[in-house]
Amino acid sequence: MLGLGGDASVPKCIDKYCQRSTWPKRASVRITEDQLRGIFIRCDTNKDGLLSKEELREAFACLGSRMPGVRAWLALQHADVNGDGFINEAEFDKLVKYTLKSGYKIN
Ligand SMILES: [Ca+2]
Ligand SMILES: [Ca+2]
Repeated sequence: MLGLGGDASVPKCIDKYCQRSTWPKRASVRITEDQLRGIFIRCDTNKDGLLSKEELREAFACLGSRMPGVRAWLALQHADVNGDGFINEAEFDKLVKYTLKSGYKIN
């Protein structure tokens, strides 16, 4: 059960990015493109350079989405241009822009 499918592994991004200790605490701050990129990159837990739906779900969970599965699905609908179910490097920009537009905030 060690990580071949990727599903069973605990995403490191949760530990590192959801503590929020390094982020400004006051009010809600709009997440920056750089922060978003960092989160998505770290949520590529199997480091294959592609973001699967499961990895996206973890990323949206990190972002505090209440329905990360739905968010992941919507993001794929939007950004997965070639329809293979993964976000590759070329599609990454679209994903980041799309997510930025949906206005995530850091609390
Ligand atoms: Ca991956
Ligand atoms: Ca794709």
